[in-house]
Amino acid sequence: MFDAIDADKDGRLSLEELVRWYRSMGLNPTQEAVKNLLDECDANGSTYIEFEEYKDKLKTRMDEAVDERNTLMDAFRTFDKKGDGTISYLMLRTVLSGAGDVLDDAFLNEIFHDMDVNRDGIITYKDMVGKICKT
Ligand SMILES: [Ca+2]
Ligand SMILES: [Ca+2]
Repeated sequence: MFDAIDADKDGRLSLEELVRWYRSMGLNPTQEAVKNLLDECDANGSTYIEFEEYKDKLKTRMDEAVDERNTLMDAFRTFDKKGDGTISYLMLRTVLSGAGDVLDDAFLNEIFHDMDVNRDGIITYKDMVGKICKT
């Protein structure tokens, strides 16, 4: 996976390359969040992630990010009692609390409102996961 992330093949991962990888996974953390992650894993202070650092620390964190996304999708599926791929605001709250995500109501309202294009109080959870990861 290291080679796939290292777009310019210089043997180290830059902030830019990390951000691009997260986006390609359908996740969209802030530049700052990725920067913090980079700083945390950058054991030799080079401002890049070399392979050793990737192997020691970063890989686990990336795996966790992908797992979290998958967990979220599974959680939505579990709560989708009708099996029609839609979710209500109440269900969304329950699912996200269950997934251990700390989200405040205002933020939740905002993303739900944003997703619920026709204002019928129902959104599709596939769109929802994409939206949460994007925000
Ligand atoms: Ca690179
Ligand atoms: Ca480094």
